[in-house]
Amino acid sequence: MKQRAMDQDWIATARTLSEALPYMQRYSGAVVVVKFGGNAMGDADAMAEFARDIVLMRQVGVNPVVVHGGGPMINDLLKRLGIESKFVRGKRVTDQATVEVVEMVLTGLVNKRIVQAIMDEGGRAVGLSGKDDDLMVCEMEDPELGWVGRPVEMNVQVLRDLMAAGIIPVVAPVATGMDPVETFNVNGDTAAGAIAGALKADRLLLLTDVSGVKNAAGEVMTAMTPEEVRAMIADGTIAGGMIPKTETALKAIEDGVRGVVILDGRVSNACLLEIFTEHGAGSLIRS
Ligand code: X2W
Repeated sequence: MKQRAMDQDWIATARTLSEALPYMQRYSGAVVVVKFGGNAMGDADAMAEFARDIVLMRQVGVNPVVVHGGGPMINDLLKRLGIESKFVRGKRVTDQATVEVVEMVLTGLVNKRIVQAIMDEGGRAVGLSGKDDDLMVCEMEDPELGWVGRPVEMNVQVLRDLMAAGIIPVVAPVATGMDPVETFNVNGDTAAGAIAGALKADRLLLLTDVSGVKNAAGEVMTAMTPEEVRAMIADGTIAGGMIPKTETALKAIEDGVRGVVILDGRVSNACLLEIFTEHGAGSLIRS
């Protein structure tokens, strides 16, 4: 009996792989930008599983670009240094001392942790920030927020070069300004949207800690047009933290991204589920 149960497991595994073929063919050569937020990073197991999904994507011919956050890790170090964390409309108020901590945590600790996790799973990854090769140039978004950047110029050739070499780029959302001595802290979702837009990516996956965009009845919407999203923001159905995420999605689609998915990064193999199964995951926004 035990032997038979095991056979059944293997048969199911083989079938799952076989059923993934049309999706692998559809996404072969596609550029998929994945935003990996600090809340989704969780423990070492969650990080390893995410890295494995990304390496598998690359292995079957998809070009993933990882853009990460790290808000909770920034909060930790600021606390240890006795610097208060303050947020206005979901964005960190960033003075000079804070921007130094943000850059250290994101480009040092968090970025290298993700690079290491991808290498551990047998992929090739290179970490960079918006400063490298002038990838993302920003201006001040709002003086009230201090050194928080709004991307105004994108130079994504470095990402194309890395992808062409079989390397997975891992981008920290820190940027330079028009004046090269400036350093900007960029919201991770904003950075991922700007990078996906500049690459005219096939998909932007925004991994969050909610199951997707919900309608008035509280059900997750599996597919929406930008017009529907705009109407849901206007009538208050989309509220709170989902507003900046859906606005990022709308802007990315305007910039030429073919589809944006807001999905729950806490679900096992969330990226694979979305890209390689009929089921998909979360909410797809597409014209
Ligand atoms: C964010 C950057 C990190 C981020 C911050 O300082 O926390 C701004 O708020 P998560 O983990 O994706 O939230 N920047 C301007 O976006 O991290």
